[in-house]
Amino acid sequence: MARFFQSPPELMHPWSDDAVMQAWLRSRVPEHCRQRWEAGLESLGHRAREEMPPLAESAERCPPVHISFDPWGRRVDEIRVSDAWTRLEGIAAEEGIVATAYERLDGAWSRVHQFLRLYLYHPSSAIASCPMAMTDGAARVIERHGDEALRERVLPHLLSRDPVSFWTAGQWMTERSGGSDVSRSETVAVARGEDYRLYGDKWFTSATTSRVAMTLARVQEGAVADERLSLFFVELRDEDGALRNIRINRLKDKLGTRALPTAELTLEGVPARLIGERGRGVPAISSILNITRLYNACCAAGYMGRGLMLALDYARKREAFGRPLIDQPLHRETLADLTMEHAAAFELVFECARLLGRQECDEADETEAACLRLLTPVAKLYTGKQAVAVCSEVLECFGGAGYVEDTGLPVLLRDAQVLSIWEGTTNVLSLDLLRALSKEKAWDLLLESLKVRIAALNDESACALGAALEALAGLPSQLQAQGEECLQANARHLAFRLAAVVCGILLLETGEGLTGEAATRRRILAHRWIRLKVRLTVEPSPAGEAASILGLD
Ligand code: UCC
Ligand code: FAD
Repeated sequence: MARFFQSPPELMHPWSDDAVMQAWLRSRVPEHCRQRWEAGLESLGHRAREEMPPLAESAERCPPVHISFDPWGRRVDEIRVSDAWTRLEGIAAEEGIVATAYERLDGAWSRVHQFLRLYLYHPSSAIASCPMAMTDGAARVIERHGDEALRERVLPHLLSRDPVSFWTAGQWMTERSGGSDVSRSETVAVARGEDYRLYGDKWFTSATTSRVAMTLARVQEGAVADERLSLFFVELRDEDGALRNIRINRLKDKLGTRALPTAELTLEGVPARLIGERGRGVPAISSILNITRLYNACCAAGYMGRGLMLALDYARKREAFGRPLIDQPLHRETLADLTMEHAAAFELVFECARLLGRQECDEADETEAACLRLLTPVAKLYTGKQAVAVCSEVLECFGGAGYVEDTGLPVLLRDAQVLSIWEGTTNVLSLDLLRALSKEKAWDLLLESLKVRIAALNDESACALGAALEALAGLPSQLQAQGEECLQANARHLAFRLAAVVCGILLLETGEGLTGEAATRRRILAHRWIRLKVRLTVEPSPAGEAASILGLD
């Protein structure tokens, strides 16, 4: 009797077989942009399927190492990364993962184009997407606050498409005293000529092989340090490649993101340049944060899509109780839930990317600017949390195989777990939503724009969205009336409810921009979302709903 072997899951084409991305493009993106982007996205999807996964696997197998001393006892503090990691960063440069946003070939739509590229690149990148996020953030800060020297000498390297001249940037905010509460930072900056010297410790610094970094410190004159933090630009190495008064204490031993070097540093008089206004470091660095948080959300959606693609393929191949998993009604429901989460995450991310592009090109009006500010923390916190849940469920869809390292599946869950921690935890971002909605008119502008969008929907579920929005509208002031403690205690609840309503609107809107079968499928998916996430009912799923969402009808 022939022995039984299980066929493994195969990755479909990350570009042409991603129904969620295809639907969104067809519904939302102007025809002329789509036509210009298609060949490039197809070819990046091909690289993400064929060329990058073996590199990512190799980078994971050969994590970075810290060489403290050379053989003769000299302190060198070298971080050695694998060739595969270097190649993955090089591919990011070639594919314009950062540059696309700044070349602005498609005006405000360039951000959307760039995020589509990131979405394809990230799941095969062993998280080389992390240095790209910080490089993008640094480019934005230099564009907004940098002097001429930084704009002329550094910016072209951050935006280069040539792997040899491409520089990545780090973002050093976290200290032992606090990562959420950076106001407890102890690093000081002492004036030296026109520039400064930094002294202190940085507790988490990722992509420490970067050429440059943005960091926070308190300017100190004599024994007196400023109350408020300032933002500084650092070039890590001198012309010979030696670190400029930076000691690498050790690399972190992490649950995931293993190919990514994350180090603890001591700054022993590091030359640094003040960026922006002294004492306004937090608002200045927040233009980095608001970009890296959207990268985080985009990568979360990317992981969901990747896991789902593999789980769907496997469900067609694996049999249990006499039929393929895909034909088991309960497994279908599970896959339909994952598809729904993925589609919602995608919508939220790309709505923010669209708004960011408009803001950067000075096309966003007051309402759009308010929506972007409020939805950025919501997109980061919601997708970061859901990526962990989705990746966990994806592993379960493979049974025991999902827990076995050499299937390549566990890395998905390990890496997804970081998405809700770095760049601001779920709670800290829920509080950032409160910070944003406390700004004059911001909440009212968001509510009004959502109301208008609900009124424009041509769907019977619109009234459920309207009712949910109505219930949310007064919540911040009701909570505030019970005191600041009550408001904070409920911030996460508020953020998740807002995410549910916004995603419901976006899912229906995208469906209304489609025709034929794609429109029907999308409407069914949106109705499922509204039933389970907005109305929170326990009604049974209608017959055939999951099959339709999965394209099996
Ligand atoms: O984790 C890190 C890197 C990881 C790798 C990157 C990967 C990227 C994705 C790749 C995916 C694969 S870097 C470390 C990240 N750390 C954080 O995110 C810190 C989290 N903590 C916070 O966000 C806190 O809320 C703080 C630090 C912002 C709180 O600081 P303060 O000083 O207490 O904040 P204030 O006093 O409330 O705000 C100071 C000013 C205000 O403006 P003004 O003074 O004009 O009223 C705020 O409105 O800063 C403004 N502000 C903002 N503005 C604060 N946050 C923002 C914001 N997000 N946007 C605009
Ligand atoms: P804390 O701030 O101590 O938080 C602990 C817990 O308390 C969290 O659950 C948090 O949600 C909660 N909490 C805190 N304040 C409140 C509040 N007011 N209300 C409710 N709950 C609250 N940082 C960098 O600067 N640069 C990097 O490159 C970098 N890379 C990283 C790479 C990895 C792999 C990881 C895991 C972290 C990295 N970080 C980096 C650090 C990261 O940004 C911080 O760990 C994160 O911001 C949380 O800070 P903390 O660790 O000090 O936790």
